[in-house]
Amino acid sequence: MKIIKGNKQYFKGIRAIKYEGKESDNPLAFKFYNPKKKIGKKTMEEHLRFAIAYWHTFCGTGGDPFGPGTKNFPWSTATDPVQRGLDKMDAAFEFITKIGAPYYCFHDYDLVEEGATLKESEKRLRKIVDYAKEKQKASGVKLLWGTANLFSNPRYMNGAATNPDFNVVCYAGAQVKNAIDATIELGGAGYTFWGGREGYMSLLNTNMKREQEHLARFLQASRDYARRNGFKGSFYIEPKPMEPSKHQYDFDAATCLSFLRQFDLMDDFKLNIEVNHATLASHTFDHELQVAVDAGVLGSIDANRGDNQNGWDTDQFPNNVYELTEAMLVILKAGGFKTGGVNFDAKTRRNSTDLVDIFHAHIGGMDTFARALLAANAILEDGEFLSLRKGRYASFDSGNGRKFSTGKLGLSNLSALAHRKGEPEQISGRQEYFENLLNKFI
Ligand code: XLS
Ligand code: NI
Ligand code: NI
Repeated sequence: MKIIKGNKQYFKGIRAIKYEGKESDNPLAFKFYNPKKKIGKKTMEEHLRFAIAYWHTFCGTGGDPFGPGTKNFPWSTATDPVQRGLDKMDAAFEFITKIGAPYYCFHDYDLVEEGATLKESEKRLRKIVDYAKEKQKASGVKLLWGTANLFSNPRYMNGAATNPDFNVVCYAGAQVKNAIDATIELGGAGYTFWGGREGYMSLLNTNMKREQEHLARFLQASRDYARRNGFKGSFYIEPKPMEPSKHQYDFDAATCLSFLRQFDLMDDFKLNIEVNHATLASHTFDHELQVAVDAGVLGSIDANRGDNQNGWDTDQFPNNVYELTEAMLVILKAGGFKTGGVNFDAKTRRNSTDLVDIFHAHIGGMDTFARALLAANAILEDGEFLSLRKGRYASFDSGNGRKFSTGKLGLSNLSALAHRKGEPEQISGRQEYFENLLNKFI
């Protein structure tokens, strides 16, 4: 990858971040993420496919419900909004190439601010997409996925694709059409739908069935448009149970699956699983991943972490090796990512106000994933974990157990066998042993 700086350098004094190994005490170096190191058949870089999230890293200035932003980004000072977009893109590609992430992700209006009219917005988008194309070409950085922001503008307060007013649905359609065009133009490997406002605040004023049918129609229409225009990548639905809506229709992986099956979308749509969304839904990250894998719809992941005491999407950078090892076990065992990757949907804290903090955050996240990848790979290569787990189901591998699992025994057969065999012997689940086995490799 080639480091590219724009007309102005934003991250002065910071060079390309290199792998220096565990013994290094350079805070601006990787201790575990060694992009070219082979783990099995792929390099670390190919396994993890890191992506930088445009919105958190280059747009979010740290505002919260109690106070304004705290971060004074030097790329946001121009008076002209298009110029601000171009400057931001210079900063983005300088950062992405210095940190060495092969991919990035964006919402339409992360790239350039929305204009006063749809026409003006489209004009701005075309300009910034042309610039992104140049930047991608010069650097070798690629687009992991694009998306449309259908939740910030007040027009979407009652929903976007699920809005009870058809006029708003049309507007959302225009935005998704533009975002799909941009994604295709930039060779994006995926296109994501996250429906923050696709849900409700009160069921009293909501016809849930109609709204969900409209959402399905919207997704079918988006897919048809994209496919007709040559998009070969994956579509992702990103589950989240709540926030900003009280209840979101894409609650968790299982809910999304049932929706995709009901509306015949399984061939084109996969899931983008986010750590903090999993925990908000009272699941673990690896649970959500496993649900997706078992249905053949593991697409991509949004990497971050929540907070054990706070019940909202805190979007902190990942730092929990144990949690990510459990996740990487599921991902590796499923054969890894195809079109997806690890997108850092995470933000530095409101009081982390220096530009170097963005580097520390990503270095930490990338190193944590690298450690988890190393540990999970070692666990799978060692094999004991897999064979122990498989062993728990051995009674279904032959004899009557096998007959049952292949549909050859009915309830009366089970009853007859129970009478003959008597009370089953107690068999330990050995959870602590499994936990210790994991620890051994971390
Ligand atoms: C918000 C979501 C959002 C999506 C993209 O919670 O994670 O950032 O990833 O719209
Ligand atoms: Ni996300
Ligand atoms: Ni999120």
